[in-house]
Amino acid sequence: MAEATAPLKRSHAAGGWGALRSCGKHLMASGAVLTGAKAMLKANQPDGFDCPGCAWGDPEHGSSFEFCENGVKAVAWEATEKRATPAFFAKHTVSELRGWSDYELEGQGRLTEPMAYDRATDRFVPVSWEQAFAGIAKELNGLAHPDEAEFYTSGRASNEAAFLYQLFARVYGTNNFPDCSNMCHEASGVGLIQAIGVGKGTVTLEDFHHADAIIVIGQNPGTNHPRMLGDLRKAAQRGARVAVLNPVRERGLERFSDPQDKIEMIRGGSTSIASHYFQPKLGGDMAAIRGVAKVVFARDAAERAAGRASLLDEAFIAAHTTGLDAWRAEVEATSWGAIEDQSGLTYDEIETLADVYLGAERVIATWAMGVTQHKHSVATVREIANLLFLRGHIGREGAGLCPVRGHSNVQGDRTVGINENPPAWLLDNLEAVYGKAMPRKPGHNVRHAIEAMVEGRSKVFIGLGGNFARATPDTEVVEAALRACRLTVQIATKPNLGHMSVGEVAYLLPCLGRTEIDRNAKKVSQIVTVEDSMSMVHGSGGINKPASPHLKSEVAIICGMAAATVGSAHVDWAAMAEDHDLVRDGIARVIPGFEDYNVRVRRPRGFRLRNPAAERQWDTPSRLAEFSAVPLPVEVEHQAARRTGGQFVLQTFRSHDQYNTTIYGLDDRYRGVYGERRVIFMHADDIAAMGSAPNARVDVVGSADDGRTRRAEDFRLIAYDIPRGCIAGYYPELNAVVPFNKVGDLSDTPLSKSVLVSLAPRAEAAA
Ligand SMILES: Nc1nc2c(c(=O)[nH]1)N[C@H]1C(S)=C(S)[C@@H](COP(=O)(O)OP(=O)(O)OC[C@H]3O[C@@H](n4cnc5c(=O)[nH]c(N)nc54)[C@H](O)[C@@H]3O)O[C@H]1N2
Ligand SMILES: Nc1nc2c(c(=O)[nH]1)N[C@H]1C(S)=C(S)[C@@H](COP(=O)(O)OP(=O)(O)OC[C@H]3O[C@@H](n4cnc5c(=O)[nH]c(N)nc54)[C@H](O)[C@@H]3O)O[C@H]1N2
Ligand SMILES: [Mo]
Repeated sequence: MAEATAPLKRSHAAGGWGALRSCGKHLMASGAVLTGAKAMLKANQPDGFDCPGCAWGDPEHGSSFEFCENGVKAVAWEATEKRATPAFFAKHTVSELRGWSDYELEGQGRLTEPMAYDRATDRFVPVSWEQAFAGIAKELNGLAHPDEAEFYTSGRASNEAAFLYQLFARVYGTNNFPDCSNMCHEASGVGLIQAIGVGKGTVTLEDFHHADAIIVIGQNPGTNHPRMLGDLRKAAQRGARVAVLNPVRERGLERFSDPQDKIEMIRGGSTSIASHYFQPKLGGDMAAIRGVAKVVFARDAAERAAGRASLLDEAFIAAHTTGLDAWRAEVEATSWGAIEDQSGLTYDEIETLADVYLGAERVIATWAMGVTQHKHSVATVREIANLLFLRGHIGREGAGLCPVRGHSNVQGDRTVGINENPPAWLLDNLEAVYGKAMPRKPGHNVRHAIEAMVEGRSKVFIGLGGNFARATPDTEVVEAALRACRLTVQIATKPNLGHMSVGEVAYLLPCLGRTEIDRNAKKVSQIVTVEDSMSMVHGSGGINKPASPHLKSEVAIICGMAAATVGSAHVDWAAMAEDHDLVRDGIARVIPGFEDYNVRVRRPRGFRLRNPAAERQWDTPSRLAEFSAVPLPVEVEHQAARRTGGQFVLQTFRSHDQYNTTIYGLDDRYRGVYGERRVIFMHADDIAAMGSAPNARVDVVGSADDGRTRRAEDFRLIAYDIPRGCIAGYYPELNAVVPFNKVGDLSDTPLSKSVLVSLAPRAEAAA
């Protein structure tokens, strides 16, 4: 049992002075000490820009500067003084650059001019914006059908850019919107829409100040949502319980010194975050939650048999839900043997978690990639919702469901129409407002887009940010698919490795970042808007001078491509490129909830989009919150690995010094790894059982059941506090062993936290 009451032996808490030192280092290394420091003071502030880091919410009250180490890194990364100029591209062929790492490529700094690929010299050469737009239009208009083009979005794009992007692609004629969220929180969206009628979380930041218990599942906020730690810390300090489910002991979840807290910093103190730390096996959360429910049902039956009140919120269940009996029957039919084996937790641990749940008046459940990147993720999200329904922990103060989003505007992009399977109302509204028939056939998500490119059915790839080739599984397959395209277009702030997988025709288009001032031809500064994990929509305006005078905003680039490709009969692209208020007027006319957008978004902290489920209104087929009743998976990967022998289930997660495919540095401070990324975290007994020793080097060998070889070479074994049979290592390096054709049920998300692998000793290690 892993109750975190005993003093922790590790010497340093997360956050604290280490975080401050690290910030200084990153600002210095970016060569942007002054702009970076000035920029930080404006991050997540009413008159500044939205932090390009994570999607955690901003406080609605108070104006204190919210400090976050990884936010500093994200800002410094963008505000760097280094430049990837045409001179740089003249020096290196694209084939040569394909041999570089993302780290080296992004290290060249910000792109400064639009570039086109020149096949004869195998180099990117400067091109005018007009030539680029005309070249893109020519290729798009030359396709046999618009469905041969893929329009990828990475979740940093603003609401305005995303809205125009979907409008452009739909006026052009396709719903092909592969999106980073297909690899991320898709299962949360799908599961929550089924359960509560809206694919978003129901809590506000304020709710965290009232919860008695917060259950944090499959998430590493110390690294990925550092500002969340501040809220968890406040909750812990006022006595709320924080129960963590995570196979790996993550230091940020154990102890945290808040750099915002002067006294804690001076005294060298720290606060325990997790009151309870459970280490399920990978993919074991659904079984763990089911076990909690089994305890709750048993206790409830005993209470009622003794003539006492039910432990369930019977009034809520009767008025607001459907399907409880079927789920209870499933839970009762699931044996403790199955629950313990699949979850990797003991009955006693599960009972302790049930005590936390039953001991709280108000419960919040949060989760991220540890829940969503498995085969049965949608079922797991629904099991979490089931558990909260039992005692009415939704739609009231201090309680609710909280999928913690990834990219800073991934939630907003979806809200404004990035959706390969659009609801009819969206298309109806677009048709009504723009007077143009919209494509009705569902389009491609990431998985479909890869398949279509691999099979030659899709010939154009346009990336609005991101690093498609490196973020997706089976890196080699996807790189080859991009290279087989007729046209690739990448809209980006910095060069990355994915950009070097060029189609026959290719453009690299440099855009303004969120920290930069965006002025139109009349020198009027434009703002954009974003939505955080708590459905708060607010404005973001840059304060830094643009990295180059040739940059255009994402909005202007999309409008330029659109005007050249589909003309301006239905949409006045040129006007919108100049005036973002006009884009917001369009959003307000098409998307419900954005009335008076331009007024409301200029209020301090913006406004909250209505979330019906948070008001206990259920937009589901039954008009009720729906319990789901499905059996546990017959077998999850750690069970399969044990059955076949000699295999492990691998999860691919993030180090402290990275932002997805962007590598800031080679340290993972909280996990004690320095100067390297090719490591595998593994239980000491598993290392010994393999006949190996810590520090030995191995190759990671993935599944070959579809005839492809998958191998990631040369990793160092680290003995770590992680359950047996489960191992961990960093993405994107390990995407080489994640198969693109194995995906989550109903979510199509790659199984990045459930990869069946074996480990082969390296010859050098044996020598
Ligand atoms: N600094 C920084 N911030 C980021 C990002 C970044 O890369 N860097 N990325 C952004 C994005 S796009 C996203 S989606 C989020 C990602 O935020 P996270 O979801 O926190 O990201 P991961 O590093 O993938 O961490 C997954 C965590 O889940 C645990 N886990 C893995 N499998 C399981 C499981 O089966 N069960 C349970 N209970 N736990 C499991 C892992 O041990 C790890 O602690 O962060 C966002 N914020
Ligand atoms: N194995 C494995 N794979 C995973 C995951 C995992 O946990 N394991 N996580 C998945 C998840 S959760 C996600 S969200 C995806 C992320 O997938 P993506 O969103 O595609 O990848 P990023 O690494 O965030 O994209 C980084 C690039 O974005 C560009 N960029 C940065 N800022 C801007 C900007 O302001 N505008 C524009 N236009 N471009 C910009 C830069 O060129 C930079 O190189 O990866 C997924 N892949
Ligand atoms: Mo993500």
